Amino acid sequence: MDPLKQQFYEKSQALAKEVKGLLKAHGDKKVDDVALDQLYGGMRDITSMIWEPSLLDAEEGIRFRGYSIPELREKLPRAPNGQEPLPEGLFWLMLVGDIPTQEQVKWLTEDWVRRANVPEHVFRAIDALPVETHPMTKFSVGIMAMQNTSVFAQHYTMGMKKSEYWDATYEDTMNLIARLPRLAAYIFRRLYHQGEQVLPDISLDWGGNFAHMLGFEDEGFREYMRLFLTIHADHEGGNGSAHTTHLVGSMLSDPYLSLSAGMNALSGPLHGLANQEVLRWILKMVDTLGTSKPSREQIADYVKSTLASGQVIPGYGHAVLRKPDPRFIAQRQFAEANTPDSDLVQIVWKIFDVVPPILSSLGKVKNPWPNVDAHSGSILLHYGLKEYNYYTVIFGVSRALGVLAAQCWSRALGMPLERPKSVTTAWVKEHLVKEYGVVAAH
Ligand code: NMX
Ligand code: MLT
Repeated sequence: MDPLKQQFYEKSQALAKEVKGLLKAHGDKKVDDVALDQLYGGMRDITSMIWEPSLLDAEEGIRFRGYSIPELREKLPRAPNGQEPLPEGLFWLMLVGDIPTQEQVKWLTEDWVRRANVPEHVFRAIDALPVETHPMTKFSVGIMAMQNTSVFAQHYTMGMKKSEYWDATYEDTMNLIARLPRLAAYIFRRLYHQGEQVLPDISLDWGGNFAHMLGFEDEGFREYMRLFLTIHADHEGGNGSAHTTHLVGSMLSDPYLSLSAGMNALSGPLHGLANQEVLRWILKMVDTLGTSKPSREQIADYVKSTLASGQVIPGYGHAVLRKPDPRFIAQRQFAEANTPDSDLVQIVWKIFDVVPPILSSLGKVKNPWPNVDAHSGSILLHYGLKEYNYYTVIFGVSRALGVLAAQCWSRALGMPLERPKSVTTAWVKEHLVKEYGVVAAH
């Protein structure tokens, strides 16, 4: 057994035993109540699932196995001469709960290199799509096209025991993560570089090699890629991409089927597509105002006109967070150190000054602060990655780390299929009368 799998096996066996005991002693204890608002309101804030890799606090932001983003930037192993964490280190942490050593991360990088070969038919599946098909659609199709190699699906057909699900899920997880940068880079080069591919450089780490295959050799860009791939990896289990992957996986659909479904959720403009929308919106503003150095007053007017036309301000607001997203702050710090003079970055900082008071003044927006997507496009564009329709694919490559680590845990803990209860409005009215004696209002 490989060293990471061995650790995962030992830790997950121990936790599965502990959970069994917890459920036996406390299985009937309440952890939450549900109000009618929540049934009609997107199930907001209902504590209803277990997700081991990370936990979100509305005020403080995300913690991965207890570590905040500033702590990860300090403690996780880095590339030689690098300043930013290696996403391999975060995956190790999310899977087994310990910060890995430099040697352990080196082993993981090399293991993913060994597993990185993408079957040729996957590229042909992408080629069969109209070239203008959105990159996220191609990404999802590419993941689906690899499904015929799923260890989980093959072993299940051969009669795999429930106690072995975790092992096959781990193998699929490792193979899939190893292959995603090559798949994603293929999509980018086919769409924007007339299909001229850049072959992998196996001396590089996972994120550095992804940047290289996209066609970027700048060390600053590689460092940003490592940071990007680390901070977008997980945001507890309730967000769209995580929850979708979890739900589909709970039917024992293998990791390829579940991740592809999760990527379809990420493709929505209220979720991961927001990073593309942010840059599209800013470039349109620059175009409309006729300047790449707009004043705060000009930006405020533009924000108000966007709101007046019934659209949201992309990159602002959050379903859970109630403070500026620490992932935004981490990117801001990166930009302050590496790209402070970029006009686009300067605009993002001015938008940060201008938008929160305007959104707050609407009186309905629960979180007026920037989320993770508010900053990324400006930095990617600074390094020359101007094709904003592609940005969500990079988010997707990163998100795979968290949702697949979680899927390993779901199978190791023997989680059943997810199947919540739904009711009708007629049921709600009857319930209100029966429980509270109230007649439903009109
Ligand atoms: N601009 C304008 N209006 C907003 C915004 C915004 N950025 N954020 C929330 N609102 C509105 C929202 O549309 C709703 O209006 P109405 O009652 O008329 O339907 C009202 O404020 C209350 O919404 P909230 O409860 O504050 O937000 P909710 O939890 O429903 O939605 C988002 C969260 C993230 C979907 C929402 O803030 C939004 O649409 N933001 C812009 C898109 C975005 O940046 N998404 C990326 C999220 C991060 N990610 O990567 O997934
Ligand atoms: C995410 O990273 O998934 C987003 O911030 C959305 C969320 O957490 O709801």
